Amino acid sequence: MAGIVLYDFPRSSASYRVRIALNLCGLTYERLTVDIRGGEQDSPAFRAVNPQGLVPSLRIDGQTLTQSLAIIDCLDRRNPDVGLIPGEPAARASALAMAQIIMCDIHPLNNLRVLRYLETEIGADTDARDVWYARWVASGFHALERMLAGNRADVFCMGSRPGIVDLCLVPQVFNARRFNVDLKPFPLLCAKAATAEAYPAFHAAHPDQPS
Ligand SMILES: N[C@@H](CCC(=O)N[C@@H](CS)C(=O)NCC(=O)O)C(=O)O
Repeated sequence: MAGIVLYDFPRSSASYRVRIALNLCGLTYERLTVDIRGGEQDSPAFRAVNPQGLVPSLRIDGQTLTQSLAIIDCLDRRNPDVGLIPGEPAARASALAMAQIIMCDIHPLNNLRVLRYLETEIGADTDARDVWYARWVASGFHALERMLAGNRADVFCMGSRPGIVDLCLVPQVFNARRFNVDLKPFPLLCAKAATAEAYPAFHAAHPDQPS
């Protein structure tokens, strides 16, 4: 069977999530960088990989998967002992709810194509773009900060092992810092992110690590 291939961009937070998940599963994979800043995601060659023209995509088990949540779900089912997503139904729903605040309610409003649309089609300048960015991060992070308070005693966002909430949180905090979002209102969330960031699987997935 051919090896695992990740179509990736270092600063893509959706790709960063999947790199962490692959590392937590102890899987070896090849990274193919898709230059999303230069428009490679819209090339016919990459649209053949992912018709949406978005990273990540993952070639695994003879299939090409898209959408980071679907990819992480696949990795979770292939590697149930890692515990990327809790198995117990209510815990699973709690973890997915927190992860989806980031995946579904923050990130889609702030990804590259949306920010570019604001600038090129709506005429937003850099300041207006950054106000927009921070607005949606703060909205989601305020909710997450409150939800994490119930897990304050846990080492990671949920429990004693890193999982889907941590692997969504760390890339979103990284990107929020890049856009100078004020993170002071979110001390617990930042503490959880710092704990996870120091963990080897997260460290190895960091955008500054060689690809
Ligand atoms: N919901 C998708 C989002 C993927 C996504 O938005 N990827 C961004 C990078 S983080 C991208 O490829 N952007 C290219 C563009 O905006 O043109 C997922 O979770 O995989």
